[in-house]
Amino acid sequence: MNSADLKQKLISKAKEIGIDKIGFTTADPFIALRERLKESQEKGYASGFEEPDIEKRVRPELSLPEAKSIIAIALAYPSKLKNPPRSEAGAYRGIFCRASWGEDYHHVLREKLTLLSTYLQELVPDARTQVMVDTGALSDRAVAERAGIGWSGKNTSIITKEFGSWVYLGEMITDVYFPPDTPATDECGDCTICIDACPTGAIVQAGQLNAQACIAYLTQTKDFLGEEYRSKLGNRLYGCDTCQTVCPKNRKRHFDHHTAFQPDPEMVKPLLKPLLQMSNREFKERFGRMSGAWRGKKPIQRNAIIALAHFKDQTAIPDLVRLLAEDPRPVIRGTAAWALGKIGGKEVLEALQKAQEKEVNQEVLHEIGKALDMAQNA
Ligand code: B12
Ligand code: SF4
Ligand code: SF4
Repeated sequence: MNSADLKQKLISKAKEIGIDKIGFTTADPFIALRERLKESQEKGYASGFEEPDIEKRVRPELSLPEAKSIIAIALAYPSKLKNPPRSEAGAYRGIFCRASWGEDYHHVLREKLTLLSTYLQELVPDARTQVMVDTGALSDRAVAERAGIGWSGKNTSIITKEFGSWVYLGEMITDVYFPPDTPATDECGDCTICIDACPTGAIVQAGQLNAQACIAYLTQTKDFLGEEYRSKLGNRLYGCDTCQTVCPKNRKRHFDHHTAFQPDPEMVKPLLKPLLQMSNREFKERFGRMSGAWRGKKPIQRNAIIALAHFKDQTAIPDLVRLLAEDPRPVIRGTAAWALGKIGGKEVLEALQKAQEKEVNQEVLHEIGKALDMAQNA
């Protein structure tokens, strides 16, 4: 079978197994990306979640010897929550970003890519493949961009014509040759809406992100959150969608045909106070299947405390006082102190003073000191 016919067969198979978009590119090195990654590391913009070896990131043959092509795929996920539960006084809610709605996308995309790989091996029995979704060495966006899935937006997301940027990406490297597709045309034009809307100024210039300042990254850290960022978090528990929700290319883009990605409103917009009480087992049972659970319970609980401070929820005071007095984790005690300082009141002052006498951790004591100042000056 010639390479054009083989490509057509894979395109048809992809459709049949529910892949929304497929594109083909060569396995040539990603030269421009090499410079971008170097600059990102040098300037301290990298998140630390990506593969640290730049050569592995830009040279596909280091992942699969004699690699000839990369097949990129995209799956659309929903952007709207039907029947969203409302935040009400005393029953405030947090929010998980859309990329965490439904079942963990890593499994869903990997499964589809494995089906595609098996099919390719039926057609070309000695074909070798390597499947990647998010955690692989390559930049999924750079692959998708070159394979014509979409253009690289100023918010750094890959934007498809059909589904906007609400797509997950993945790829399969193979030693089989396929005729490559052409990259999509950049349609951002003069627009700068995402850059202007970013709450922390993390998009330092069109297409370049300082991940260390990006709320999506900050919600996933496990330590104390820098004070300058706490008020910017709002009620976000995991991830941030602002630079995508404001994007005009995402207008009227909502696709919920993948049942796996359909959100359970109570899971993606959960009540905040019950999150504070959750055992590890309860957390795993309830949130374990969503991608936003990968960093465990602590960052979600820390962010829930910050969200309660954002709402100045008086009814959360007893829970926060208990955390301050009893939680074994300094980050949780210190963040609870800060939240109490934000909420303020006589009861809070007394609790903070009592905690100050007992606390031994220096970082927590520092947070209590600041919280006392806030509560006294409120
Ligand atoms: C580390 C990481 C993060 C970090 C850093 C993100 C970033 N922008 O670099 C953090 C934790 C902040 C993050 C957040 C998010 N992420 Co993320 N993340 C990754 C990961 C693992 C690596 C990305 C990476 O290498 N970044 C370093 C930069 C330099 O590389 P890059 O972004 O791949 O490079 C592209 C562009 O940024 C651009 N570029 C880079 N530098 C420059 C400089 C200039 C001047 C220009 C013009 C362009 C440019 O060129 C490249 C090709 O398009 C990928 C999976 C993977 N293996 O690739 C997922 C991935 C990028 N994330 C994804 C998603 C969904 C998100 C979030 C939307 C989740 C959320 N709602 O919170 C946010 C979006 C935040 C944002 N504005 O990017 C998807 C993106 C899907 C899409 N449509 O683009 C990916 C591909 C996962 C997947 N397989 O689906 N993520
Ligand atoms: S995800 Fe949020 S914080 Fe990060 S660049 Fe987009 S708007 Fe800014
Ligand atoms: S908001 Fe405007 S500049 Fe930003 S990604 Fe969308 S179209 Fe491009």
